[in-house]
Amino acid sequence: MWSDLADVGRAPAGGYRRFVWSDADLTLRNWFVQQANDRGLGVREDRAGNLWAWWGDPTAGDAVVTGSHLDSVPSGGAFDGPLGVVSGFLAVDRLLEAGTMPDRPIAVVAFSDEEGGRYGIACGGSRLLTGALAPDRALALRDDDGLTQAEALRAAGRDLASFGADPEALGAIGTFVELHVEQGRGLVDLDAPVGVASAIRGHGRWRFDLLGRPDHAGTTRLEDRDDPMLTQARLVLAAREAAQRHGAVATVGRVRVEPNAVNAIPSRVQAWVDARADDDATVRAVIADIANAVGVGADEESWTARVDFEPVLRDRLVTTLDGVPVLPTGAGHDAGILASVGIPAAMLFVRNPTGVSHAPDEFAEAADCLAGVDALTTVLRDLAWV
Ligand code: HGY
Ligand code: MN
Ligand code: MN
Repeated sequence: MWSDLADVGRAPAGGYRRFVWSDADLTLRNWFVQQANDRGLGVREDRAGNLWAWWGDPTAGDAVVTGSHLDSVPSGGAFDGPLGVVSGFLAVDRLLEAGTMPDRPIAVVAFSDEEGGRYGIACGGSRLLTGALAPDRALALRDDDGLTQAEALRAAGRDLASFGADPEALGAIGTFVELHVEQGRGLVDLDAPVGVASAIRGHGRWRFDLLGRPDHAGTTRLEDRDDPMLTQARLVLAAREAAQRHGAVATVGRVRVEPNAVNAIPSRVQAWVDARADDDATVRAVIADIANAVGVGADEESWTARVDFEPVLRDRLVTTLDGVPVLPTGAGHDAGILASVGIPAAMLFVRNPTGVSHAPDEFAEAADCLAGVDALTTVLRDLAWV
């Protein structure tokens, strides 16, 4: 299965660029459908663009659902997302081999647009599904080429009129378990191949629009300039200092400069800040401090409040897996979006020897990936056979 995926959406700068509704994404969606067909699972795409492979009746309700996402950040790693989908199918293989029907239906899901790499909103597919993201807003979002999501959906042959929340698909989920490569070194330090998630830290994305006066880089005296790039420099340092002060993290990973000419003072710089902390108020305080330091308000593009995974389900996983460690994460996940609307959700993490993620060097050893499949199989068996 990994070799099927290895060449899809390779990025020129290394790693993968698998943006929603791109050719790479459509290839991955076809691969998902093929995997489902090979196993005799019924395929559905919900109104939010998420793909489901069903073992059992999708309308029965109280299903045990596993899966993750197939899209990536720009120059992302191979594991963030696909490991959860591949492991879901492999766990289903093992359960199918056992030869008995589960008491609860089982599904593997590939959530659409988890990274928000193209349109800027993380967990787009699960937010649309739950109604947390309005379809009108989602359809109007533009990518870097100026194409709206509506145009991309039309090109991909999707129905714009039905795009949005899908209470029926959402209502089918009884329990959701997402397996994911760990995006830190927690399991390395704990010397364990697999762990269970306790919480997702509060996090969000903010855009600062810094305006100046465009002019000639050679003829404009320094004292006559209104250069937004100076504000941008202050913003980057303010973000770092605010994060340090509050015990949070903050990152300026994306900027857009207009007109982006070497010999012109910019008219506008847009800077995106990603900020995260253990509690939501701290994240808000970091953003307020940055806004204060530069004298410009922030536009919130997405926000995910801290999620503490349901403790009874979490403990059930830990017990079923003979006491694997429990650890929090600073990364966002569709499991968090589902948890935030009251769906019992849990996560399994697979050890990442370097801790690197959202970068080409992201890695997991094959033996640890197989330990993840074992763990997921055990969990699905425990949940779906009563
Ligand atoms: O954590 C993130 O940035 C994304 O939701 N994976
Ligand atoms: Mn990610
Ligand atoms: Mn992910």
